[in-house]
Amino acid sequence: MNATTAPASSLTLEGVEALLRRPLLELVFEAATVHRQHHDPTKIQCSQLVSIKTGSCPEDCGYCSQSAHNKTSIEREKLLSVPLVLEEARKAKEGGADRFCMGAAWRGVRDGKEFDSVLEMVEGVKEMGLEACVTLGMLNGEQAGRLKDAGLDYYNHNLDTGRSHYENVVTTRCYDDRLETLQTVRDSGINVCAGGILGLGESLTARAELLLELASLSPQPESIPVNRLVPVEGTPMGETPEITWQEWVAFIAATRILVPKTILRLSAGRQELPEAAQALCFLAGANSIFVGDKLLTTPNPAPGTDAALLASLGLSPVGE
Ligand code: SAM
Ligand code: DTB
Ligand code: SF4
Repeated sequence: MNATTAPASSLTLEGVEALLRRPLLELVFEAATVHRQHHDPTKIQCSQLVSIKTGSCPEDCGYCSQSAHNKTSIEREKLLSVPLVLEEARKAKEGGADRFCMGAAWRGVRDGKEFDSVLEMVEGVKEMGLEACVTLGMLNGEQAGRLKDAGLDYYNHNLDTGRSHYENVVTTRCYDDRLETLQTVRDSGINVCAGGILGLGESLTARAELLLELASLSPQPESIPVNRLVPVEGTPMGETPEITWQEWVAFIAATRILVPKTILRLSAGRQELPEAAQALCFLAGANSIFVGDKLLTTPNPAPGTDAALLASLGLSPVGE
């Protein structure tokens, strides 16, 4: 994969903050220029998600519908069966996705029957000719090695926000736990997918810290998902004021400038983002989306709506 190191001159907190504060269209123009040097600007990578194990998570992430600490209305489920997940993958491929991402509401991986099933899911997804990604929480080197041997392409593990804001969002684990897991993934040879969430009540400084952490990983992540908080009733973050679309576009553009080669995904929260703002994000270097009408537990734009949006902008899925 194409991983790189960011231009060292921009890699100070003040530098990243200054980037986020630049006049928006100047920032978008520079990001679009960088994007075109490294990517085909007409192509969008399309991932599809499935929640393979939903709810009852022991972690206390303040934004999440699946935390056992939050009183939300989601239906809990045990780990889905291998055939059921592979049927979902088949449908995703038929719908035009090129990567299938499986998420489990676990604090981390535990060896045993359930992990063996996840390995089978990864093998099955690869046999279909799709890229495979999982997000299973923390894991050790041996488990990462088994995922790699099963053919896993990407492991998703997000830093979520800046270090200074982290303990306002999650208390059951710390920032360094996340960084350690990312290092384990990196050491195993699996591509790193690491991003965050905007709209957790973070300051501009905390947002810059997140971007600085991501851009300073060496090598840089091959995939960066940027989520916009989907407010869920019953979570501590359910009433957090929305960020503006301008803040969202600025973060996307700054990420493209500092991490030129990554696949940059407009992840959760697209449903509420005006299409014109999404278009500006694609111009500023976003080149990936989640497709399918559901993320893990919350809604995503309908496939027809997304297909029409991409076509109207002259963009097409990489799988086509
Ligand atoms: N349990 C694993 C973990 O936390 O690493 C994997 C699943 S977790 C649901 C995957 C990611 O989804 C989180 O790291 C977070 O960034 C994102 N996420 C969860 N709930 C969200 C929400 N309500 N809005 C936006 N992003 C969310
Ligand atoms: C990521 O950064 N976003 C995805 C994926 N990685 C696993 C998850 C988004 C979840 C949105 C809330 C939900 O649907 O529960
Ligand atoms: Fe659990 Fe992941 Fe949700 Fe946190 S984000 S509560 S770890 S499922």
